[in-house]
Amino acid sequence: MRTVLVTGAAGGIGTRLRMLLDGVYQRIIWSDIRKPDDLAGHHDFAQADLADLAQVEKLVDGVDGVVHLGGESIEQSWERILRANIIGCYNLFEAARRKKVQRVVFASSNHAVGFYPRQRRIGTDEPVRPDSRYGVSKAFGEALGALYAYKHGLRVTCIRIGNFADAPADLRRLAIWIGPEDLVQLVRIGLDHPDLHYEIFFGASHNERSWWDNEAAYRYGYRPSGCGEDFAAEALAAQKMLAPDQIGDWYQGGPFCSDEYDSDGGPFAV
Ligand code: 15L
Repeated sequence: MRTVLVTGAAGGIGTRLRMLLDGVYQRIIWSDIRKPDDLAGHHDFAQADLADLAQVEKLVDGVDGVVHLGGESIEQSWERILRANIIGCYNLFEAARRKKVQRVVFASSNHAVGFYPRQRRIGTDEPVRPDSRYGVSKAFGEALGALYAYKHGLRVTCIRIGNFADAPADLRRLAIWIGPEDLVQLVRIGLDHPDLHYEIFFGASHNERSWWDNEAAYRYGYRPSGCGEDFAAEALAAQKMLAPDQIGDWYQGGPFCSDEYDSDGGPFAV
């Protein structure tokens, strides 16, 4: 990889990656719909609206690999999800095909499978169970990635990011936490691993309470350095301060599942 484009450069993950990926690739272009206030002087920035295919085509021209973090990062109205995460994601993959980009690393989310109960351990082969319009957009991105990988030869890695933070904040996040260095490791596998064609990884550190079988990531050499259980005392103390949530506490997606929930009874899914 000589030239890498990172979309969503102004977001929480993008901001951290600007520090952690510095100097790793020959050239990194950071992009977002607005310029980050804290952009370093030596960082190459290109402003673009992902919902505009012409702008995205221009953005990916001459790029070898893309890390696609751009779009809405939580639940939003359908109009906002449609624009940024559905149309924006389509434009990114289609522009990548037209401009012969080799690889895309897509920031998917645990919310593509949020309606699995916490008592169930899942791998990446289980059908998606999105817990929100946002989760549906992530499942869409994974499907789009498969189309462009198998039909057009793009190398695609989808990382179902759990909770990206310096430490897990509560019980749920003890299971799904990913430390920044571990996410960088997964992104670099996606950009560099010679054997990779299309894969879905869980974006999680080494968490004893994990609900996920992340065998695919380990097969490609992922060796997480973060260990969720190191923060168990603080996370469990924080959990005690939270109000119980009958639906959210049952499912992996937590509050994304209970938000707008109006099914009679439940939780149902096992
Ligand atoms: C996500 O996908 C979101 O981007 C992030 O803001 C968190 O809500 C995270 O999931 C989570 O599940 O904690």
